[in-house]
Amino acid sequence: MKNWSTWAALFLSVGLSAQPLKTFQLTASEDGWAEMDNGTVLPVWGFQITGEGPAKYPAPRLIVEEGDSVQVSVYNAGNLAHTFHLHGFGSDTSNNGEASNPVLVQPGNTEIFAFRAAQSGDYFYHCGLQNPVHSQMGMAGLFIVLAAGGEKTAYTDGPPYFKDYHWLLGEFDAAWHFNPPQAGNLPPFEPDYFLVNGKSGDALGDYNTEDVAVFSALDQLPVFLNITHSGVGRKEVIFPYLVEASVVVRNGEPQIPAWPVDTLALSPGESVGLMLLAVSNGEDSIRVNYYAPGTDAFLHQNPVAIFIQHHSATSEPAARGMVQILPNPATDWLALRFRSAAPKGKTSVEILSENGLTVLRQEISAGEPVHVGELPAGVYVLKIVDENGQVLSVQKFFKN
Ligand SMILES: [Cu+2]
Repeated sequence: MKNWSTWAALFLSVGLSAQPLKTFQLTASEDGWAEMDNGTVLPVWGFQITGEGPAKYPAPRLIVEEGDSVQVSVYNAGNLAHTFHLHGFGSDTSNNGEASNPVLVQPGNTEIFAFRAAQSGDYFYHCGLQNPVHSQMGMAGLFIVLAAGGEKTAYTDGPPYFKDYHWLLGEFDAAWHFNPPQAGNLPPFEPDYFLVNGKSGDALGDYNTEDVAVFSALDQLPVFLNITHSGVGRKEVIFPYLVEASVVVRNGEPQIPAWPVDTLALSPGESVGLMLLAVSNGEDSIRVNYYAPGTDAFLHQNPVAIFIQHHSATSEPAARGMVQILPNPATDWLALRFRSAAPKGKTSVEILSENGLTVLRQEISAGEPVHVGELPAGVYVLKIVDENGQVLSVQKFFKN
């Protein structure tokens, strides 16, 4: 028999779960660093989860659900004052450090920013001081508000998705990082690193770069791609023929009806959510163009890998039929049967889980089986690449 206090506790927990409190503890400091794709290590200022080391860029993702009450406490371990500003966030954010009247966190102090996540969408938080210097030094990260209840929909009661990706676009001027501009006239901003989630160069072309490269296999569509621009110059995102992209959310506002795009223009501070549907199977790139602030001169293009393997798509990559895998379903091993001459050198075999994670990667010689006995039962994607990097086959198999 439940007594009164048990019922009261149940009642209270139900009451609280209607509007949960999400708390985050961040430390702001000027002691971080970030390695660029050419090996250059840049000093960064930034935020980090308290106790998890020096400042990092991007700042940690803060993920909540629509309707949550959110409390972010910011401790300043640095030597300069900082703020916590939620850029582009709705009106229900009375003390989040709006730029017009920012709540300063002085060195050695902690301030608490409390607000309600009233509207789903991707936003970014940053330090707004000496704009754009502190942001540009690395003090920016994604604030992600999922649909109510954490549903996998673009917004509450919006279109459903299978997987979601969240990109933070920015750029770094190395000279600023080595010699942070002081108060007064800013030196020209001349970026030399062009970033997606802090990554650049080869990392963006590799579809194993999980938080960036868009990978969708089997029926894992549609993909919900959110792109947030926390940088300075204008950006353009160009979608390949492989996918049909349509804007479903813009700056937290649902777009009804969704509007199809093949080139998306983004101004600084904007955030756009797109639904991607497969047109065909294959590998390509989503291209991100970076333009100079002021002159709007084209500066750089980043190709970000996209890989679509969707069994109901109408066309198949030419490579598909070059290798037969036996048996399928597999139990302990897979044999590869090349329909034309087998590669003379080593073949690289990679097995990806349904959600795109690499679960096995090995080099084999022609005729050698691939051992899959350790894999849990399920559906996998097998990718075979020859020693020159040419993709010979991408196909799914079942493991018993
Ligand atoms: Cu700051």
